[in-house]
Amino acid sequence: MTSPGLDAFWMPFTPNRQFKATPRMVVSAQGLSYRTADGREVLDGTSGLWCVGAGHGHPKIAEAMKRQIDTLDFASNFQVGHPGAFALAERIAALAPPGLDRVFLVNSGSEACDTAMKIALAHARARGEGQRTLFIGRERAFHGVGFGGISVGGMQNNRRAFGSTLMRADHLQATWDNRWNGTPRAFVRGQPPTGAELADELETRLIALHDAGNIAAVIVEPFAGSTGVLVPPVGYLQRLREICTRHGLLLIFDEVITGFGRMGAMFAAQALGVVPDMILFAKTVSNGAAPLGGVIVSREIHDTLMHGPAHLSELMHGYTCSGHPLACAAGLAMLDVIEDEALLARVRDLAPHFERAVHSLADAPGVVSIRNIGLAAGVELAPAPGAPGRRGASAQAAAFDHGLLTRAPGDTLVLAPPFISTPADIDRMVDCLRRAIEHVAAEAAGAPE
Ligand code: PXG
Ligand code: PLP
Repeated sequence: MTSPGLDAFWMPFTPNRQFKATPRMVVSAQGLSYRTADGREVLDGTSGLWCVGAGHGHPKIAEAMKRQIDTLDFASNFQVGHPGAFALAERIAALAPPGLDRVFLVNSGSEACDTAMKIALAHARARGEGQRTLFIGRERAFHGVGFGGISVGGMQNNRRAFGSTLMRADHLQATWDNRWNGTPRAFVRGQPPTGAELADELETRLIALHDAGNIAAVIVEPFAGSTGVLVPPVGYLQRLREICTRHGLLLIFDEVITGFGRMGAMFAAQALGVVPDMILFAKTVSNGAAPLGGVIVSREIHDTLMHGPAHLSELMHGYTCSGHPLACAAGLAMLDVIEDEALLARVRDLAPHFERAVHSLADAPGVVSIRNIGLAAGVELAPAPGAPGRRGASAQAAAFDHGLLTRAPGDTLVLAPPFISTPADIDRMVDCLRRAIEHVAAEAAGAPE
């Protein structure tokens, strides 16, 4: 292909003007690495934005998709069906925690979030509890970009750009602060041992204020990924579950990042021993090879909605491409790969090395916090005076130049390696990150920012 012009494509979640002035273009990918337009190899420290656990270009997934496009390129699942969607839903239901065995398929995490919120509202109405319209999310949460997701999400930038959104929502506090009860607690390996009582405000503040009878559902990420890897204290999610059960509230886990292996279990619900009423997934389910997501729903919620005249849809909801044949083929193949290559065990085996490696950055200049869980870590830099986010962006660019793709929400550098990484690969990624951090420190020391 000749090099295309850059003007027409309005890039998502990207500083467009900056990118187009200094484009970082990748043209192919294999295993752990991208290849850039100028022929350099760049390690994918983000697993393709948390998607590519099994590595890029997996031949089994590619073959399954090629077979599928030659057999049935497209059929919607509205009123007709095709076997791939049923097979995928059945496989996912069998892998989910007990009681969660009905699966609604969509194309992204954002759609999964809006879908789950609509199911929660419909469930309440079906039970004669139509006053349950309030959702409880959490500060610093990301649930995608639909109106439902930005309402329950807790990102200040969304509110700045779009106002206070359409859905009624209130929010728990974030589970991470670099200080805890006034004392620094910035370098933590795995889950902080204390702090489960952060969950209590669901009962003491939010239910006390709004009344449980008005709340449709509580939605949280098991750990917040895209806002910088914010890890919950031991026992926090258990406590949320207990409070939801006591007050008859639905608990939704957004496992768009944690689902399908990032925590060394199929779902964080299993890694952490807490069963929600719905699980959202996307990303790793197809290894990123096709847009695919979904909502796993408890039998109770599903059955409550299976009512009304038999000739009418029980849920007025669905996307043209819900359960797209190619996406289902990719998903089924990915589930085989996770099993055949024992990827969950691989993540569990690699996680201790990953933890040691990222925490070795504690002495790098300007690092103020490091936290990790599963194969995810956040390394936070002190912000430049008066310019939060600038050092993060600068470190991200320097890391790319040193051969590592990373993400920088604010001033936190996020590392989320593919599950197939070796300890030596992790060391290479951490080494690139150190050099990027040193580059930013030298920049800060050399010139006023
Ligand atoms: N929920 C969670 C927890 C997510 O992390 C979404 C929903 C939305 O998924 P879609 O497929 O609609 O994008 C996400 C998405 C990052 C980053 O830099 C993370 C996401 C998206 C873009 C960037 O960490 N997560
Ligand atoms: N807009 C129009 C005019 C449509 O006809 C449709 C679907 O038929 C949509 C939006 C929704 O598209 P999707 O089902 O891909 O979300």
